Amino acid sequence: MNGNYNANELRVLHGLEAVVRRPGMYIGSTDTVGLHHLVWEILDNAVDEANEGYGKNIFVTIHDDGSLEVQDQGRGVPYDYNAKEKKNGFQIVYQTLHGGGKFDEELYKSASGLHGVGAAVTNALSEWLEVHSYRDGIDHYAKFEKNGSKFSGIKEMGSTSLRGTKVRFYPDKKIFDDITFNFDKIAQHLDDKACLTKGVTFHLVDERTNRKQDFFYANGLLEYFNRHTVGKELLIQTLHMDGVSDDGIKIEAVFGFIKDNYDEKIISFANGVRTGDGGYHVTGLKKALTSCFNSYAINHSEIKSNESLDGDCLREGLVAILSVWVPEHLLQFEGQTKGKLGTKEALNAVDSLIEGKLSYYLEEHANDASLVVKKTIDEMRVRAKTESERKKERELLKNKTTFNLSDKLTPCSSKDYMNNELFIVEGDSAGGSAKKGRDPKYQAILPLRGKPLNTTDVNDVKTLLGNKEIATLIYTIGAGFDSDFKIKDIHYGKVIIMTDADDDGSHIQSLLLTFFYNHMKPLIETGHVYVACPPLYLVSNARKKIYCWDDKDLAKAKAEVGAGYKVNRYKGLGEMNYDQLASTTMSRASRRLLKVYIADDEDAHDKVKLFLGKDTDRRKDWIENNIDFSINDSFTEEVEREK
Ligand code: 2B7
Repeated sequence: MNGNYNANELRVLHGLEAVVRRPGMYIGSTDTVGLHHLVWEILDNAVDEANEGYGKNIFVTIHDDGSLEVQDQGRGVPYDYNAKEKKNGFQIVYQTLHGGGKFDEELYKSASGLHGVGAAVTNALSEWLEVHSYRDGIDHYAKFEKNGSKFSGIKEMGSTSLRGTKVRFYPDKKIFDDITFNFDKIAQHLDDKACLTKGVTFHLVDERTNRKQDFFYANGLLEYFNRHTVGKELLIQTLHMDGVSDDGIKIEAVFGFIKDNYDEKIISFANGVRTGDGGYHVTGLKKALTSCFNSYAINHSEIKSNESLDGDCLREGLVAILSVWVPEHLLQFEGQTKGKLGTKEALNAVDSLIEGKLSYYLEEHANDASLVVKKTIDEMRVRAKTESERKKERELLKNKTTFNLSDKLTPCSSKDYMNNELFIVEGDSAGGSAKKGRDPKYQAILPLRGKPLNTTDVNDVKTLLGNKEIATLIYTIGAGFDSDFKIKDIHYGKVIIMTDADDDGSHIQSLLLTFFYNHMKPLIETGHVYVACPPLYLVSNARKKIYCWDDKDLAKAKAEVGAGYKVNRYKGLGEMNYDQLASTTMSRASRRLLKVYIADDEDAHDKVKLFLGKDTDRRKDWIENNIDFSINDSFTEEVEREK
């Protein structure tokens, strides 16, 4: 079967010549991207064969000599003579443009090649191409040379136990800038192919470097999704849907939402090729998501009937893998790089499939549905704010979800915010006493477990909110911080710092005041910040008990109690039992509070810097000399004093 020059043959070779003359028309470019299209064209045929159910392995080898080989375990390219075409099977596949579909009525064809032009293009742009067809127990071989124009004729190489096809080609150095195949590029491509061809293993070997990698997805897209979301916390259960539309478009989608993530990631494929620029199938998916969640939110009164969830906000955190297979007669790609599905029918096909299944799912899983609706509403609020406010709001929301406030704050029951008091208490044990001794209606207790962050030199939101004590504080007070602090939103009329009367206590107090000064200044300016004053001494005998706050009190108390008095010095809040703490320090009737104010803004600024900046020695000296709370002198004023 030799290539005898009849008119038909001339026409075919003319076609290949056109490819050589204008390669860009067929493979887009002659750079490395174009070079790899030669591989994708050959590979597509192997993948189609596997997709039809023939063969479980596909081997790709980058040879030492710079050639590339693909081998499958399919039925083998037919080699027999086709009377109508007046050519054998090898010539039809490798010398005829668009020379596919002749042997097989495949409905869905891969379309990896930029224009889906087929293996003849690879042949036309190669110095040589060899093909083996292992079929009927015999190895049939042929070699093409000189850009596909020279054909060896088909040779029987003897019997074989193999099944399938093996193609090896050497790109034309005169056509391509560089004919070096790129392992990583091919690996990435095979990874995509593997997830769309579940159960088939792609084996990649690079003889130049001995690198080897296999690609296999037992569970296809679902597994691909899982690999793309490893280590990420998902908001709801992963959804997996598939089906076929009336016009024969096969659809498979896997999607979910990553918690606290603001990116939208939709990886889409059409007929096994990545559609980097989306297209009608992606539009269909978006449409279905928006309409399903909107219907749910309205039907369950999560939004009003005249409101709607914004699609962009809804899709924040979305990860979706979408694959469609469009019947060949409807398949159409668009755009410069053909990275966009242009099949209009795909929009309705995807929309109605997802819409049907998702709306049913949401009704059955109200919890998941509400989580997504809530996150969408949160994001819509965030977007309504200015750019600078956005970041903070998001971080706040994130912090709210990353740790559980309920196990820190003991809230009060009254909703009369201005009358409520928040006690910020140093340490869990004092926190315990404060909880027992409080007025549960108006007094909330927030124990600090560690030292709050020194916010003197901290201006970035991430660091600030990365500190749990600070984040909790902001969240509890409920009015935001920095430029979006809104005094009208505060949840407490008095924010009261209650620490031990020692070094650590003073330090914590200063850290908190610094934080309020730098990030919630109006809270101080409008007189909402206080310091609690636990007594320093208890003078008592069997009959009398007098608490003292300073040395003057002490002298007076000693005289009053008289002979046999005992003096208790309290170093920490923990040394008092809960009713002592309540009556001396917390009860509105008998406590003393210092109201914090800014005497001289310039001065306060300097002091804050001095105490809390890097100069720790100076701070220590200062605290040692002012151990009696006078650290707050320039900030505080006594406002409540009874008895
Ligand atoms: C559309 C054309 C290209 N072809 C067949 C059959 C099997 C087959 C192929 C192939 C690439 C590298 C190893 C169909 C299809 C031509 O017609 S191409 N396998 N593998 C391939 O190219 N691999 C076929 C029906 C019955 N018997 C064989």
